[in-house]
Amino acid sequence: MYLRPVCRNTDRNSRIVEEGYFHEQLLTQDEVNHLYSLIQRVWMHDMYPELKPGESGHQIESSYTDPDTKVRELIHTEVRAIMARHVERLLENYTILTCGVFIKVPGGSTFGLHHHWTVLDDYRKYVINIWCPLQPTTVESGTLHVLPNTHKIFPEKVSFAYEAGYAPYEEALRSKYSRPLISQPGQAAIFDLSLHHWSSPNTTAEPRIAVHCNCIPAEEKPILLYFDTEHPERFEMYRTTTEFYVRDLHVPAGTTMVRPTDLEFLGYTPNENRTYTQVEYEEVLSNASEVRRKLYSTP
Ligand SMILES: O=C(O)CCC(=O)C(=O)O
Repeated sequence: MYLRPVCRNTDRNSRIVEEGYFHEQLLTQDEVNHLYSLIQRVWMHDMYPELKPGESGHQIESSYTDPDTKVRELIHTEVRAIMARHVERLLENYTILTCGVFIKVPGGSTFGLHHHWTVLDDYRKYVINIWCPLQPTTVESGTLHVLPNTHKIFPEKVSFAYEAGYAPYEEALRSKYSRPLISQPGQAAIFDLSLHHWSSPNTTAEPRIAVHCNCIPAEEKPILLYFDTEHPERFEMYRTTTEFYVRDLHVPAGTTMVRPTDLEFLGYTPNENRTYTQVEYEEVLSNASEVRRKLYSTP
């Protein structure tokens, strides 16, 4: 049966394999302070529109989509410098692919239920996301919520602008299955990229800031899927790199990703994504351990 170890510690490993995530203190107070002042300095000011009390704003400000390449690079480099030793300490031979910052401004609205872009062509392998707030978070300030056990049971290839198969009934799923991760500064959610998650509106007067990174097994080479609307039956597969994500992949809001021209084309992979009805979704979820056991047994 295929199952590459994810965490060095067996208890953490069981939690990530069985529930799709764990939540624990990651950064020291000094590291939190360092990142907080860095973000204040390079990114916070004039980055987001002031929202008036009660106004429902956009979902999130993300350094990943900042138009300034220098800002994207600097944030990636600085967050990486802090995260690297924790990734080394917690994860079994993983490497960081990208780092960024998410700010949910006062008035920022729900960031809907989602999971992340495909970065490995083998769905069985765990791609670990770390989401780590720099101040205490609550449901009211827009903390991250996870739907435990939803990882690795809806095999999908995810590319830019993908709409999740559960989008039509996501509110029902959120209200039934969410676990809010109320956090202390530096306390992180560590989860597989296929775990379904979202964040609540920020109804407080303070911006909610979280650093983020995305990690892959060190022996893996990441891929990027490109979806061509003329060929919905397939994805184009490219070899990608950290440099591409940080420097070149900038898709301003309201635009769509253009076909990469500087990445090695690896071929096509079929688009077998399908939507699930809520009944089907819940049936799969109720049988999640068995669905995963079968997945890991696939040669
Ligand atoms: O910071 C947030 O509110 C959302 C973060 C998120 O969805 C993610 O880490 O994928």
